[in-house]
Amino acid sequence: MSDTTRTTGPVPGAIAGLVATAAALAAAEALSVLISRPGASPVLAVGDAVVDLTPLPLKQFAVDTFGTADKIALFVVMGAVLAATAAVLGAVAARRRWAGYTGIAVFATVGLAAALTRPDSGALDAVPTLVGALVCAAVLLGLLRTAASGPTEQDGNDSPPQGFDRRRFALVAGAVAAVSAGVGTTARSFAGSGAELSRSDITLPRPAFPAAPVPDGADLEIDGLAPFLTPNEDFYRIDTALSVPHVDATAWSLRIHGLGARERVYTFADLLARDDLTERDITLACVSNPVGGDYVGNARWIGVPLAALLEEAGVRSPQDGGRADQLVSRSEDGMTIGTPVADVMDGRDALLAVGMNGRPLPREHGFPARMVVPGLYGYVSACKWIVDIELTTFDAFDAYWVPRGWSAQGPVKTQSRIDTPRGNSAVGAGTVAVAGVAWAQHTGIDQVEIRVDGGDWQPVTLAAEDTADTWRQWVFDWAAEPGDHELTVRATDRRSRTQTADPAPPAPDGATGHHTIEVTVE
Ligand SMILES: Nc1nc2c(c(=O)[nH]1)N[C@H]1C(S)=C(S)[C@@H](COP(=O)(O)O)O[C@H]1N2
Ligand SMILES: [Mo]
Repeated sequence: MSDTTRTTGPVPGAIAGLVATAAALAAAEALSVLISRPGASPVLAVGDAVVDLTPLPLKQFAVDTFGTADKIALFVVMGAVLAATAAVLGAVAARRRWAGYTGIAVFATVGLAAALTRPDSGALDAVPTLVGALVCAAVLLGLLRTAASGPTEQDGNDSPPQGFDRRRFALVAGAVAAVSAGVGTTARSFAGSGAELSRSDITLPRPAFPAAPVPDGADLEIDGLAPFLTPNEDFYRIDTALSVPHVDATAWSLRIHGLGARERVYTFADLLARDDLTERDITLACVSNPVGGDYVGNARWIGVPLAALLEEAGVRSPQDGGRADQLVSRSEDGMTIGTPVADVMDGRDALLAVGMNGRPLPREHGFPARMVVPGLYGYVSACKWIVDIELTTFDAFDAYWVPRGWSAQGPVKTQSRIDTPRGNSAVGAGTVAVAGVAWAQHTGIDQVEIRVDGGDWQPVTLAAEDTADTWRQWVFDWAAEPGDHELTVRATDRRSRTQTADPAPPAPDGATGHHTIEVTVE
């Protein structure tokens, strides 16, 4: 029998295109898990490539609009584009098979290009996409044939058969779609099981150098105010990883090498067995945090002092005549982050962290190990899923974000935020506790002031300080009178730097300006 004599209408064609695409994605997903290359799934590889290629203004727009849901937004957009294209191609392929095959070839090429250009990719990474493309072609052809073969297809040659066997087509298409959904979700759920097991097996030893207890009065425990220590599940997450990397701690190692360094390799067991495990409270902030935003959190980290590891490798700080001024950390998923060696070795509590708030690092926050350096934005210091540390110079290497428009150096800018009342909310007249947080990591907060309706700056009450590396809560008892009001906050750090009122966007090196909110007093 020949396909060309039996044509199919556009609607069954579109359905065939959609179902074939779903089957292709499910097959590719399953294959990527079976061959233990979860990142080679074409969906993730293409998504990663889109993230890497997105220009800064569009990226900033996405973060501003969707916040930490930007990854979900990306998948929704990708899914919509793919579904629309698949439907159109399917409809066209109903008449002209070659259009379908060309479409599949184009998508497979894009998928292959993305999968094979990922960091650490190998020839094996082509398999999921290739199998997906074959499945797509087979399902498309099968469904189009089903749609074209019906009891009443004896009508004219070039008019689509109106009475094809809808029931049979719906059954076959539905069955293929259901199997695809099942295979796809099962594959996804298996993707992380190894890393999960290795994480649940870990008991962190007691740190040789525990953090002092959080001082009384550091947490004002006011409703609506961010708690002093951010619980792991509430800690902001910012990274380019579309699927959280699965790293098995038992197979993990960290290599330290490069300019002026004797190569050293540490396993996870090596780290836990050390006698210098250190626990510290450190507030981490993202350079993308807009004024008043919540890409900032404070945790109690456990880790090995990075300076100790560097000294074991014979590294000297530039202040002591060392040649490397940049430490480039690389992650399992290919991120590169450049940190000044001088900052890591100047005595501050820069950690190779393995624990967060008493637990092994959550996978989202870099399991099994990450860096945390007080006083530097995350994009220049806080490499998650770290596997490699290279000593080099800022002249010789640009880390991931630098060619994308962000500054190579990123010391944290002093900032403050009003947490309660919420902006644009209504409160009752009388005494209202206005409260928030202020941070100037590794410098410390000296003063926070509030201004009501553009009046005089008034000092607030500062909570007890934990360390200069942590944020500090504050509260102001406001005698609120009925009407619409504007509240503005600013902080001054221990180097007498008062936040500027001049607004600057997050790029290239951190937002400035005062957090201002409007409230209605009833
Ligand atoms: N591997 C990797 N590490 C990374 C990033 C990333 O994209 N990939 N993002 C950095 C940025 S921009 C920040 S602000 C911090 C955020 O850490 P968190 O997600 O644990 O809060 O991680 C840093 N480490
Ligand atoms: Mo960040």
